[in-house]
Amino acid sequence: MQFTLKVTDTSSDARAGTIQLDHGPIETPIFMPVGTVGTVKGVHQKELREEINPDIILGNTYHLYLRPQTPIIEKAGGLHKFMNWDRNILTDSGGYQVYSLSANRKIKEEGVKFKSHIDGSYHVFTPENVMEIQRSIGADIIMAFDECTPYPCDYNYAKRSMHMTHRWLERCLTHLKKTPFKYDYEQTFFPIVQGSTYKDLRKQSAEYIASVGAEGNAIGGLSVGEPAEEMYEMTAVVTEILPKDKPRYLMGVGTPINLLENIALGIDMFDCVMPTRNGRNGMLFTAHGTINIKNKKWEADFSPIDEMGITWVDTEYSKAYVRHLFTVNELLGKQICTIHNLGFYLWLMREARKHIIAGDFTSWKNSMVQQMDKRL
Ligand code: PRF
Repeated sequence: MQFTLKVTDTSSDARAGTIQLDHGPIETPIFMPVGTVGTVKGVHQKELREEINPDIILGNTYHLYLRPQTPIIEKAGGLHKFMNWDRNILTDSGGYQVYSLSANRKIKEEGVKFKSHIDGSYHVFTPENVMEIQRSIGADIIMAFDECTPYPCDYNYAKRSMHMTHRWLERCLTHLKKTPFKYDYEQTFFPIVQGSTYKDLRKQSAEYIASVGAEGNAIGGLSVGEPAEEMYEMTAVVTEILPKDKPRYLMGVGTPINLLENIALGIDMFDCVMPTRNGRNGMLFTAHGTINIKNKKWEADFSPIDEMGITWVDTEYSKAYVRHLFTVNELLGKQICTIHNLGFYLWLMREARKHIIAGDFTSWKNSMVQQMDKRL
């Protein structure tokens, strides 16, 4: 992997760069659509590639390990081939899903024992087997196995958990050294900063993660229910310490406003289920604010869902029609809103990049934040 910084903003810590990986370049800042189980829910690969056009998408170790299971993905020749996606993929390690989805999880030094949310069967994730699974899935970027603490989190728990995440990181690194790539391209490993909402812990974790000298670094444990201001404060503490010449990935964030504020603090990569999940619920993100398309107010509004939108669905379909699709519970409504939202998120990242390069990022960001904060 190679990361080239093109421009660093002078009025904020925003950066525009390029990450070069074997499945092509990634222009940053980037939003990675979430493809949990090997599909970005409701979107064909053709539409994803041609219409939304992300340089990278995300998959989840936890889900893919449970179904279709690792041996099937290996037989297919890796996730790229299995799902017919020839651009980059990042897999999350399960260090978050195991806490948010599974029942009866038991966290120990050795690893996490958990009960599958699908059939109730028991499994164990350790730093070692999660590295093995991610080798088999074959994503271009693979993540450390960590513990994402809840919010709020007791200081002593957060501290103990952070130290365990650091020890797990050592085990991930040791194991990766012994485990060759399974396919004919490279995999890049990102460690994860934790430390809950405590500045001293965040600082300590960022210093430790930076000392490992990985090719890119991630920030976890945020956007778990804390106020946005607290998230920004933690991001700022961490980005001040993480190396400037490596990409920084803020995991599981967030709203369009969250993305812009965190870009201003020096974040390069994001992922979140919000554009896809909220889309399936009839929520549209636009440059002028959010729309709940199920609202009666759109019943006879035959204007396009987003006149300014960049995807074909934006001008092809009216608000009244999409509202109707939700009212009668038709699949197409969910698909239209998903494509719109992902198109909007990717557009927002490209605009941010343009403004960072043009040198007017902060004023553009401030006016966008104000506009997007409305409910239409
Ligand atoms: N750790 C991992 N994945 C994550 C998170 C984390 O802390 C978060 C937190 N927002 C989202 N996804 N491994």
